[in-house]
Amino acid sequence: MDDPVNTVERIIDLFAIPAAGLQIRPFGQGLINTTYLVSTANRAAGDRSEGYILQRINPQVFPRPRQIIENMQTVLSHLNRKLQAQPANGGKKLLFPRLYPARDGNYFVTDSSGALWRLSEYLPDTVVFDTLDSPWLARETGCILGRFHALTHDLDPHRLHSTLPDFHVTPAYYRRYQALSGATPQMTDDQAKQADHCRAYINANERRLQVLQNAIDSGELPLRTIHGDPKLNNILFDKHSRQALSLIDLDTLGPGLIHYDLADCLRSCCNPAGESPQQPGAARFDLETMRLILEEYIKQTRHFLSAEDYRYMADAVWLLPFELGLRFFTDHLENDRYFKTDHPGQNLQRALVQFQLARDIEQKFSQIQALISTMQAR
Ligand code: GN1
Ligand code: MG
Repeated sequence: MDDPVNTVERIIDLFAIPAAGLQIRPFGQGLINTTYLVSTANRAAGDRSEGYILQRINPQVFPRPRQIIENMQTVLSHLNRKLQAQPANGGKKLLFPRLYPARDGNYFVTDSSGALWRLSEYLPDTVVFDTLDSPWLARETGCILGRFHALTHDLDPHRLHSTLPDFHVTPAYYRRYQALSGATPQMTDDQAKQADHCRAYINANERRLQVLQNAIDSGELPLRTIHGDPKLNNILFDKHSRQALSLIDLDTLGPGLIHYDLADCLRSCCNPAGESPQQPGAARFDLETMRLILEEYIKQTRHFLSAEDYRYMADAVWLLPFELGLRFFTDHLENDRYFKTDHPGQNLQRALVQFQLARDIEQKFSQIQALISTMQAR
């Protein structure tokens, strides 16, 4: 393909939108797809959007990208139907960016390498956060995730594709890690020691990492419709009111455990050091943030949560950072094939952060369990 900007312009031309005065620039912090903000000089009257988000779906990660588009259409039409029928929830808005069709009627465009591009609405006056800076934001986060699960509770997960094979199936990540062969990356002495720490932590938890998969296999936990990736910077907040307005990054919609979503959200929100602190040792799990998020989450979902759902929550809170640590570490050992990096060794650093978080959660495990029990008993 030619010059990348040219390419992006050619792609955008294939979508059924007015082409005049478009400005295109790289956008966002995603570790997988390539994202551009396409701004428009003149907005049509009544259009709530002031631009578009153009994304190339990473074909190395998603083997069947058309399924992503189909899932988005299924879930968005379900959500929009329910949101129209329901009176506003305490006056809180909830919006999902719409998808725009291409001129050929498909909701995607294929480039000459075979990769899929999609165009969605950019919601104006919104912000994302990498760390939570207030109790208000924590409550808003718990509320929007709970609302999403409540709204999709009656959407049969079997109507959705699994867009990523074995996504969040921790034992599958572990098998892949165990089966690694081939050249490992060059490491300094310090990095080699850090890698040894990662290996030791993974091996010490070989049995525990099965916990959610066992609960699925035994029928204790049902698969439901989930987001798959509700980390903090996949939540859009209104710039002015700071209300949570939308959940974005819908590539991983599909059948899964609500525990994956809840615990992934807590993983990213309750660690004030974020995913990339200077020192991995700075990662920690803040119980008060968890309390605020969980309280609002449960207000929205209490009507369908079972005793088993509550029983496995604390395990999930530990498992999701452990799993992401394992995924980052495996990717480091596989020379960074999956997660985008800015420098060599970055995925090792990211793994150390998540393992540190998982260790801190172990220390606080009985407090986490007590918190969940208190909320369940209310
Ligand atoms: C990836 O694309 P992005 O940055 O929203 C990853 C998530 C990880 C996250 C960690 C499809 O999400 O599972 O939790 O990085 N998404 C996929 O930052 O693997
Ligand atoms: Mg993503």
